[in-house]
Amino acid sequence: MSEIAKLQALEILDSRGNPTLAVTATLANGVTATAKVPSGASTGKREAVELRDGDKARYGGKGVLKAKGYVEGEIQNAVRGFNAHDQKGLDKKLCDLDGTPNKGRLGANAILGVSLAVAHAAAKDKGLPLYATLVDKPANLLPTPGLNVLNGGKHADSNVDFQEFMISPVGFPSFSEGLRAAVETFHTLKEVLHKKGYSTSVGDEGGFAPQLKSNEEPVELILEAIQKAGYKAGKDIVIMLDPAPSEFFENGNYVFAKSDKSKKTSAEMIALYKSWLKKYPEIWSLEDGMAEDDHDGWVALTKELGSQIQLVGDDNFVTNPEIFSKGIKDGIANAILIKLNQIGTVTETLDCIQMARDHGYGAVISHRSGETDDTSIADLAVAVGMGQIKTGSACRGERIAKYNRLLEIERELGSAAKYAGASIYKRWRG
Ligand code: 2PG
Ligand code: MG
Repeated sequence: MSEIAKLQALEILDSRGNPTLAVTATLANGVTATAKVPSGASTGKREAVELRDGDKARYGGKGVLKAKGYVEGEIQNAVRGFNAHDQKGLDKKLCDLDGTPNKGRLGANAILGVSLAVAHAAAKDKGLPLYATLVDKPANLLPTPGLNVLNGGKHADSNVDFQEFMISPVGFPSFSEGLRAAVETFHTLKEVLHKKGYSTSVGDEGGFAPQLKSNEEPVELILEAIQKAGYKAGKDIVIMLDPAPSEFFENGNYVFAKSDKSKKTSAEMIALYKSWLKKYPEIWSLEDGMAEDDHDGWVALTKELGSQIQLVGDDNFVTNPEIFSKGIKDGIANAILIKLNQIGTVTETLDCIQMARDHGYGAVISHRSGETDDTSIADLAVAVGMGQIKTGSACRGERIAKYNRLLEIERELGSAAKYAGASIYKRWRG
């Protein structure tokens, strides 16, 4: 009775107003569940393919009716009758059916929609929350969130080249207390910006997106906000960065096209990070310090800074177990960013996380800049217990939905709930 009976797909909209898929899986016993697929803007080149219609007459070519057709046609025909509790088997079947190395035929959006909807249906069928069923071990660790309170790069129409400036509430006893401190800091940052005459409108992930004097000014503003909110930077709240430099890597150089128009070599980028770390010991994590095509830069960065801070690979690893395992061998980074739609199935995502755990790498579960109200990543973060999630700032409904889901999970776990807090940070700072 737990067999897949029906798959339906709907072309819905994401938080940027672009089409994406909602997939609903119905089991033979009537259990039904829906998953909604996110979409990135600063994407890695080797991400699994997001299938778009290319019909300029609809949504500028971004429609997903072909992917919808595959879900309701070919995929449904192939998996009807399949046991919903065999996630591994299902995901392998989906990959085999697609037949390409990058899910380029049926689309990672179609495949992930099905994989994740079935995961939800299977959990519901067991009468358990998703976080309790994704991994075969008890889950009780609430992640320390990274709230992206200042947006730049491709996520904002500002003059800041670096994409994400995040705050991590590490010095608190529970997820809800940590979240409260981070949210208060976000509100204080608004006041700080306002007083300086800066814009307080927000970017794609809900962080403020003002015109600033430099890529460094956001760090200063955030430190001021932490202090004014009544917290201690470096103790209560620490800072994470994602410059996302694949977006400004041109002909072997990093070009600050939005701010001062300067050009930097890989060595100069590393020197810049080193000077920031000296000045701002509150920065403890750097995601995509180097561009995905700058392999040597990544090796050098890891050699120079890998023992001091968390170095997270996103665009270069694209949540792909094969690519990630090569990166581990090459000595690149010491943590990985995890995005379900970069690879396209639940199983491969879990494989990547297990690989991180096996090799002493950290794993940060992540949203995309284009999101929906789907909250699967909150459950995923608790299920795998790696202690970290980044899912945007303290506004915009699609970001808040994930934080609210984590609050629910915390309540549900009751006294069993633990908060990752400073444990993620201590590895680097003792
Ligand atoms: C990133 C992500 C999410 P996007 O670079 O880490 O913040 O952005 O979804 O645009 O790739
Ligand atoms: Mg990133």
